[in-house]
Amino acid sequence: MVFFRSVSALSKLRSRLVQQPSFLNGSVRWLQMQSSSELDLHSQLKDLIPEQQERLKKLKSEHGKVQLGNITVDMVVGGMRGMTGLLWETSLLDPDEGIRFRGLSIPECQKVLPTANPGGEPLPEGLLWLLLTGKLPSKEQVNALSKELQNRATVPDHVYKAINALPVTAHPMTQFATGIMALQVQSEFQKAYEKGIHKSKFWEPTYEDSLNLIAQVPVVASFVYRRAYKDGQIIPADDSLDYGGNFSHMLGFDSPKMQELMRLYVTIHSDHEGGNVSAHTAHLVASALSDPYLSFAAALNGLAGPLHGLANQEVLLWIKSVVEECGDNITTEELKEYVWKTLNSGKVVPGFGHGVLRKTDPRYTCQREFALKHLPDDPLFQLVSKLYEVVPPILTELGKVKNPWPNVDAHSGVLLNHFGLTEARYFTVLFGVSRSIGICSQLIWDRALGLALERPKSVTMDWLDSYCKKAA
Ligand code: NMX
Ligand code: MLT
Repeated sequence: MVFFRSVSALSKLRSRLVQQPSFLNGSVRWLQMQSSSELDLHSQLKDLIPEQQERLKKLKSEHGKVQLGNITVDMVVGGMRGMTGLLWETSLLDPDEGIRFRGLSIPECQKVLPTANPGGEPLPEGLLWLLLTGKLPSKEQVNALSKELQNRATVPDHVYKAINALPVTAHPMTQFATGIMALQVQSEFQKAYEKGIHKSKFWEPTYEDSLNLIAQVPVVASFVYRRAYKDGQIIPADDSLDYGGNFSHMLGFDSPKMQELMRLYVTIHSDHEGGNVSAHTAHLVASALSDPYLSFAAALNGLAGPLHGLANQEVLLWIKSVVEECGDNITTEELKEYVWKTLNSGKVVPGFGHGVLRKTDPRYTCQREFALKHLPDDPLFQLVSKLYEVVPPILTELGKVKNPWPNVDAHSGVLLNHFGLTEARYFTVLFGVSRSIGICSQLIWDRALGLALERPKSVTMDWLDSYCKKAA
């Protein structure tokens, strides 16, 4: 569903809606907020949930038997690509257009979500509100949510001890996932389940766990960074800052531009519909009624793979290896040769290709726009721009790559590197912090809608052989 034809139309629409509250067709709505319960995310959800439960019930009873496609052998052996099999409310991915968060594209979010600075990047808290409720929040609602997250951000001491039990050289994703597992001991869902909570109430402790988790991941993540790279000198939170700004601060980066980058980064990496490895893993694990900590930790372990989130680390390391081998003034021909060398050694070109997208990732494009605005002369940014010209024709020439265009990871590293966050092995942790927002939002809806245990059918090659022979 496309709710807005263009960003300028959206801007006009928003100013009209601010004057005169009304509903939009579809899932994104704008409301003017007055009462204190309207500033409270939990109260908003409580009102929304019964209506969405009814909607799903009706969908099942009226359309439960409608076919959504045919399953082929290619799909079964090819990682279920193109197979529709999950319900995921918070975002939807179009192969050509890219991601829409509750119907809004990234440029639209940049236009309409509240910002810390006039004309600046969206506040991730605003995106969290949007993902959870399907409504655009006011600045007051976002401020209230910022405060709520600050109030939930205290990380118990044993979490630091658990991380400290690992070698300081352990991969930052291992340290991060260990920290999340250690947070699990505070799970409200687990406690409530042990006390026999009725299933109609599952979403409430899931909400508590999810907000606590989202509030605490930046604290755990910045602890990992300071431990791994800054001699363990921890920087306390600054409660005058928003979620993204404070995360940047706790990592040790106080420049206003880096804080803006962090707001953009956390916003755009948050959610990418439900089938990607991290989101799908969380959804699968949570379908067994594992709590949000267990589910999110599992998601992080998938995110840590080089074909998924670790690609952001791989991109910066690969780009630096290009410079190391070919020098600063690399020619187009040298770059082409380096790309071929990578491919011929049986490796992928990190940051290019996608399981669903078939055009340039809009998350790449908005990072490129950020770079053009804030660091146009950065040599590594210029190299990234050159790769945008050189890599797609080569991948196309290979003849098997379905999408030769850059994805989100092709760009993020050089931006972070520019502002001093140079440790590539840490980058996937940042992706993980952001993804907690999308995953936890959906997990609350999973429990509110009573979604089923995930248990697809698997078959053997023998089974496929005999089935296909019979079908021939
Ligand atoms: N470099 C080299 N080969 C590639 C690339 C690439 N960037 N992208 C796809 N291919 C190959 C792929 O390995 C496969 O080869 P084979 O048949 O020999 O196994 C063939 O092209 C067909 O793959 P596709 O159907 O185009 O892609 P698929 O959906 O299987 O995989 C990715 C998607 C993202 C895993 C793949 O494009 C890739 O490995 N990209 C590089 C790693 C990367 O940037 N990952 C990050 C994705 C975004 N994220 O953050 O998660
Ligand atoms: C993501 O953000 O999860 C990646 O782009 C991978 C995907 O969508 O499959």
